[in-house]
Amino acid sequence: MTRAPKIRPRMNPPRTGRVVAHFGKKWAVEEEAGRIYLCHPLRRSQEPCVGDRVHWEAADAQHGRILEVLPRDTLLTRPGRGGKTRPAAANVSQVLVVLAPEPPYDLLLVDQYLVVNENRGIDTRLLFNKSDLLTKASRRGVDANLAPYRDLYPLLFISAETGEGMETLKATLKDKISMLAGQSGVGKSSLLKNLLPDLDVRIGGLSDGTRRGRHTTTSAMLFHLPGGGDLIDTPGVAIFGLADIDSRQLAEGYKEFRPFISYCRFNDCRHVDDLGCAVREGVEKGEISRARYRRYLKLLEKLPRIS
Ligand SMILES: Nc1nc2c(ncn2[C@@H]2O[C@H](COP(=O)(O)OP(=O)(O)OP(=O)(O)O)[C@@H](O)[C@H]2O)c(=O)[nH]1
Ligand SMILES: [Mg+2]
Ligand SMILES: [Zn+2]
Repeated sequence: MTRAPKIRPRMNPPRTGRVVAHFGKKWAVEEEAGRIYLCHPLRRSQEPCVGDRVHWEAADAQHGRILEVLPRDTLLTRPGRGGKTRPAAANVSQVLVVLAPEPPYDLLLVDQYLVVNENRGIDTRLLFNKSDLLTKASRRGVDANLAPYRDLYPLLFISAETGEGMETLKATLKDKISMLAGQSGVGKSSLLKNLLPDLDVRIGGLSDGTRRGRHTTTSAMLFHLPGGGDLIDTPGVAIFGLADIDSRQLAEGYKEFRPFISYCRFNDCRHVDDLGCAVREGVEKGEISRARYRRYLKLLEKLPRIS
C-alpha cells in the first residue's frame, strides 16, 4: 500500500508585513495592524533585512515564517563572509548622515557614505548635530570645511539636546523611510529619542579619554514617527563599505564631477594623472573643490586594485 505524501497544511494565508528589526537568526516582522512577530525565513537563499516588505505566515501568536522578500526599491549592504555582502537595510529613500563637533568628524567617511548613496539612488541629507557645542570660532571652521557640500546636499545644523533645527528635520521625514548614519557617538539615537520621547532608546556617552563613541546601538531598527514616515536607527558605519563600488562608480559618486567626466579625453580616465582629464582641469580652475578631489584620490587608493 502506498502512503499519500504528507502535505503540511497551510494554516493561515500569507500576509504582508515589514521587517522592523533583526536579532541574530530572527527577524521582527510587523503586520499592518501593528503587531510584531518574531520570524525566521523559510528559504536561506533570501536573507531579509530591516525595511524589507515580506510575505509571511503566522505560526502562533508571537512567531511566524517569512515566505518571501518582496522586491526592493533600494538596498544597502554590509560586508559578509568571504568578500561577499549581506543586505543591511532595504527600501530606504533618504539617509541622514550625522556629524558632530565630537567625536571629531571625518569627511572622508562622509564622502564614502555619499558615494554609496549616489550609486544606490538614495537621497542624502547632512545633519550637523550637537551644534549647541559650537563656539563662534569653531562654527567658522565647520562652515569652511563643509562649504563644498552646501551646493551639493541639504545641510542642517541641529541639536538633539536643545531642539535647534528639529522642526525643520521633522518636515523632511514625512512619508519616507529615512535612515540615520554616522560615527558612533554623534547622537543618532539621541535624535531618534528627541523625535519619539516616549521611546526607551539606549543613549551612550563618549569615552572620557578619546572622546569617541561607545557603540551603544548594536543593530538596525525601524521606528514609526508620529508625524508620518519611518526612521531607522543604525550602529553606523559598516553599511557603507566600498566593497561593491568600482572606480567608475566612485567618480560618478562625486556628483559634481559628472558634468566634467564626459569631457575627459579617454573613456577609462581615472582622473588621477591621466592625459586630458577634464575633472582635474575643473579642480585647477576652482570649479571642483580641491578638498573633495583629494578625498576622491584617497578613496580610489582604498578600492581593490582590479576595479
Ligand atoms: N551637547 C550635546 N550632546 C549630545 C547631543 N546629541 C547627543 N549628545 C550626546 O552624545 C552622546 C552619544 O549619543 P548617542 O545618541 O548614543 O550616539 P549614537 O550616534 O547613537 O552612537 P552609537 O549608537 O554608538 O552609534 C551622548 O552622551 C549624548 O547625550 C546634542 O545635540 N548636544
Ligand atoms: Mg545609537
Ligand atoms: Zn578624467
